[in-house]
Amino acid sequence: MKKLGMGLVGPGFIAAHHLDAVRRLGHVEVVGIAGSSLESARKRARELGVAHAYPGYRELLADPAIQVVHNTTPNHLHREVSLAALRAGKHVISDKPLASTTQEARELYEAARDAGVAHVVTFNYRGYPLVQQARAMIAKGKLGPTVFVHGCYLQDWLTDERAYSWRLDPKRGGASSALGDIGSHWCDLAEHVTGARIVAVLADLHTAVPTREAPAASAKAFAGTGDKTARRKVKITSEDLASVLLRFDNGARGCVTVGQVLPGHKNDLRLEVSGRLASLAWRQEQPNDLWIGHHAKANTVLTRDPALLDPAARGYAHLPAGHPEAWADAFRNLIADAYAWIGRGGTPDTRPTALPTFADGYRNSLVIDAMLKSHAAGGAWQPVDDFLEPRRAKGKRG
Ligand code: SOE
Repeated sequence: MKKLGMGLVGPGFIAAHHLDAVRRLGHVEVVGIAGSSLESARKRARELGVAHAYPGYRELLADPAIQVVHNTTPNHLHREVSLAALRAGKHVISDKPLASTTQEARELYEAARDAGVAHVVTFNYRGYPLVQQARAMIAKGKLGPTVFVHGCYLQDWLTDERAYSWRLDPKRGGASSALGDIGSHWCDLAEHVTGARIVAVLADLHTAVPTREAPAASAKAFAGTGDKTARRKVKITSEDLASVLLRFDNGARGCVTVGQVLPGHKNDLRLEVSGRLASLAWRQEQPNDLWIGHHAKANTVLTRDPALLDPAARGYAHLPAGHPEAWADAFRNLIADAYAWIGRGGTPDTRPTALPTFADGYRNSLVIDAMLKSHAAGGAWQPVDDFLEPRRAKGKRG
């Protein structure tokens, strides 16, 4: 079988994980990468073991050996690169958030829909087997009607005022920082797992570290604090902390806390869903356990075991119980679903149901935008602009 060719634009931190995931699939050839210059692309190509470096993304898109483009550029370049890739007829896998603004996200969604190719946005936390298990249990009514959805996404990598990233620069990261970077994952996960949509939000945003010392020259995604280069003071205007109340379209209430300046919290994403019959809780840092809470009988913990999972979730678990699977495995599951869809031509009715698309990316940007508006209005309830992707009758697992 002829391998599919992939190319990657924007070889920063996350690029290595895209390549890892693709290489684990076995039926995809990594053709080449493009960065901000030929020199930087060559350097990264050597580090990542990639054969070919292009002078820029246009040259990469012009290569007929590439059918799939992974867009891992900083947020402000998502639109330009993804649109060009769609126009070149390539399947596109974009990092989240889909774009810097909701207008751009909408434009990308419409372009992807009209292009008739596969379009994926990396809400990778959907790829965990126990996330799919939770979703299947809720869809089958095991929790009863949903009452409350709450959780958090907390990190600490921006705690030190000398930590800096392009994510904090509205021109490159977008108007929102913590909400756009990680709140977006939580909202996507909450909607995906519950099958309900966030329809209104009340947000309180805060910048706990309003001035930072950025490296004088270009700032890397995760500039460490041990960095000895010259620094400049930068005023931070986007939030590093947010608390948001939520209302869902099925009547459920919820709340989420998001922050990136919270010492000790590394990648602490937690989601709990309570129904009238039972509750479920999942934590990204202990992803092999799903807590199931009851009122009138003992609570239980379901440890990831392919034999015990719902058929909809089983395919996402690859190792026997007791052999922990984690972030890279979930990421690989998302990429596997993406390539399964691509293998079927990327037609709307052949998409694996767990796979997040540009429609999800657009919808997610509407949710985050409503949070920004709510805060700007002094903490008032703000409806989420309506957008419903036409639902398909029947989904498929990759
Ligand atoms: C940094 O906050 C980051 O790498 C996010 O950009 C990712 O989307 C998240 O998965 C982990 O944290």
